[in-house]
Amino acid sequence: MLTIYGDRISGNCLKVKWVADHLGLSYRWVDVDVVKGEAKAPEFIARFPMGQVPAVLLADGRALAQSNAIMLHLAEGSALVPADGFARAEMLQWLFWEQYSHEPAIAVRRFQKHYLGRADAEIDPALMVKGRAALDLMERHLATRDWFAGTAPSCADIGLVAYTRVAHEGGFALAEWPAVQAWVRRTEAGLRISG
Ligand SMILES: N[C@@H](CCC(=O)N[C@@H](CS)C(=O)NCC(=O)O)C(=O)O
Repeated sequence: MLTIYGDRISGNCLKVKWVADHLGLSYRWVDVDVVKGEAKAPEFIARFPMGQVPAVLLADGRALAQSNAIMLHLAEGSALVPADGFARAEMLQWLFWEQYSHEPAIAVRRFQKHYLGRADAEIDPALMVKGRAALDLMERHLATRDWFAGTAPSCADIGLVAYTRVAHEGGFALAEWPAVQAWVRRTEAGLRISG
């Protein structure tokens, strides 16, 4: 059986959980507390050298890390990975962008503010600038499109919704980005995500 190692406060880990739940995959969930440093424990690193969650062990014992790689592997052959080559490339475009231009600002600011309890003045102001720019770009895309890639929900939407839906915890009020807010609700409804 598939084993998912993750922490439920992490959007990266929830991406993998949501894909597995959406596809009806059987899995065992193992909690790894990132705040306590459990992803850096020697026994964890021995199996997953990147020392981060999410990470999975497939039924045959092979290991895989990186949220977007895991999502794509689990979703291979499903409607979450567009069959059309261009739409698939668009999905990858947004997933690469998410890891470089979205998550490092929005998820990091959320972690520092919401989980470490840092005051705004103690947080690098560049995170707010970069996060707002990411939300602006998403807003422009969603002015003419319902989904990030092709014409249906894909792993791109799951990858992007993970930290966008909790962006307010990082100080980004989504009411400023109405198309993004509507897409978050659409994606949550499609995946039955709540909480
Ligand atoms: N690029 C990685 C990022 C993974 C990541 O940053 N994981 C965090 C939790 S969201 C983690 O394991 N942090 C604990 C640590 O680095 O010790 C992915 O997409 O999976």
